[in-house]
Amino acid sequence: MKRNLRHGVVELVLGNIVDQDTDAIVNAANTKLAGGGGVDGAIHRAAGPTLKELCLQFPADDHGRRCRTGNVKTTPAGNLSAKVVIHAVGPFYNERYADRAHTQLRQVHELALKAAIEHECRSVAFPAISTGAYRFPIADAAQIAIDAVCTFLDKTKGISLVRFVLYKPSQFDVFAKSLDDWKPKH
Ligand code: AR6
Repeated sequence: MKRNLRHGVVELVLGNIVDQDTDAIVNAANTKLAGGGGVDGAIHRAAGPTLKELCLQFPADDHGRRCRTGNVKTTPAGNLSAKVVIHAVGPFYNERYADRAHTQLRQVHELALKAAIEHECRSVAFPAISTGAYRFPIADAAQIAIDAVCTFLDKTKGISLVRFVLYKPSQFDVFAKSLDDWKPKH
């Protein structure tokens, strides 16, 4: 499924993030940038051990954090065909702090797109950040991710393709509904 925005296309596919031929691949990382399960594990396995070495070059704070929640760090992509991996730390969802989680999830998408432009990437693949181990409710996560990306491509030049790579058909359907329903706010 595809939707044309003023400056680029948003596409949804069912698949594995590591198989994408985009210039940039976004990783659903944690603050330590030390690898993990889910998308993070799949990306590190496919990219090879260099990726972790590159991640560990970012300085850590006293808690071992190399990237704060809601932020991104960019590295080369090791053995992946992409030019760069943009490590994006989405929020762990806690209902009591839902507003903050919404803001952080939106911000992480916007910052990933800005990072892609800074690294001269024209195409970007995103997973459904925070919807696995970080338990963000899928319908809200889809709406936020789609709105952040569609608004960006409606207003900003530089990225010609954003591809959301969904792992499960049920997640694909939720993202498809959000993309279908999306309307610009102006
Ligand atoms: N390609 C595309 N999507 C995938 C893949 C894949 N290979 N594997 C899983 N998904 P998660 P999070 C989907 O847990 O919620 C890690 O341990 C999956 O179905 O990868 O942001 C990190 O190190 C789900 O919908 O990321 C962090 O500690 C979505 O990707 C933490 O998990 C995101 O699930 C981050 O949690």
